[in-house]
Amino acid sequence: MEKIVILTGAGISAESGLSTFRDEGGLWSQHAIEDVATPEGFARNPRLVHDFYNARRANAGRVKPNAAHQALARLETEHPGEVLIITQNVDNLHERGGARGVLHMHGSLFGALCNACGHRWEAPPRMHPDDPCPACAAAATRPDVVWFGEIPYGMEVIDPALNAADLFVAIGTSGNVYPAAAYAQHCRRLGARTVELNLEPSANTRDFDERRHGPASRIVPAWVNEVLSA
Ligand code: BJW
Repeated sequence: MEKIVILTGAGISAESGLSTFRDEGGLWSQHAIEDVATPEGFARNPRLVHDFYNARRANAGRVKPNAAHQALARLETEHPGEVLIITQNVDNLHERGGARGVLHMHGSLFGALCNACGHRWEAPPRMHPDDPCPACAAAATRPDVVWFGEIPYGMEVIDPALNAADLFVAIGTSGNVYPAAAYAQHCRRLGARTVELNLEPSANTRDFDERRHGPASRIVPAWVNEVLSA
């Protein structure tokens, strides 16, 4: 049975109304990466970082999954082989679109993490630098997301899945952030077929055997239909 690994990025949630990072008008044109997406930025100004993630958490709660999220949930249910959905996204639109086994390699807007003791819990709608950790009471709480210089989550699941994949598909990701940006090349070297589904060619488009360009809500359901009817 064909083993499929799917990697998704901000582009799959764009048509739901969530901003991407590197497109024109994207999050990195409005916020400095080093201020809001590094441990050093958080140490300098935790309030600014909490405000950035509080606003994104509120936005993510207001929007709905689109046809691309729903199509991947259908693939997960109906494909007779294994399907692993790895997302770099911190929203929960895959789950709300019906997917069950989603691996959030860059964490989640809906999680809180204590920098002092490592305890994790469900994030309140608004987080604040003075919030005490429910386990150790330290005022050291942060969003449970993976910033630059930190190790992504789930590597112990991701690495073996990439090694065993027959088909690797990247959806809505620009191919600028590692380790995710290296996955297509890695899988292809091990003999998997690689497919890019993105609005435009990504930075690593040469690592893909097949490329389809267009909005995710159109090209992902069409691709899923083809896979399930093959
Ligand atoms: C559509 C669409 C539509 C639009 N339909 N498509 C030098 C060389 C190599 C690596 C490094 C280096 N220096 C440092 C590094 C490592 C560093 C890194 O990659 N830096 C690069 C900038 C070079 N990486 C790290 O530090 C990572 N950790 C790490 O490497 O640890 C070491 C280690 C790894 C493994 C094992 C052991 C050790 C951590 C990276 C953390 C990234 N964090 C962020 C922010 C936190 C989460 C959040 O706030 O949301 O994660 S950055 C940001 O970028 C976010 C995203 O998940 C990530 C990827 O962005 P994505 O999803 O690709 O979005 P965009 O906007 O870039 O692209 C959107 C795409 O969609 C575009 O192509 C559009 O065309 C398309 N699109 N509309 C279809 N409708």
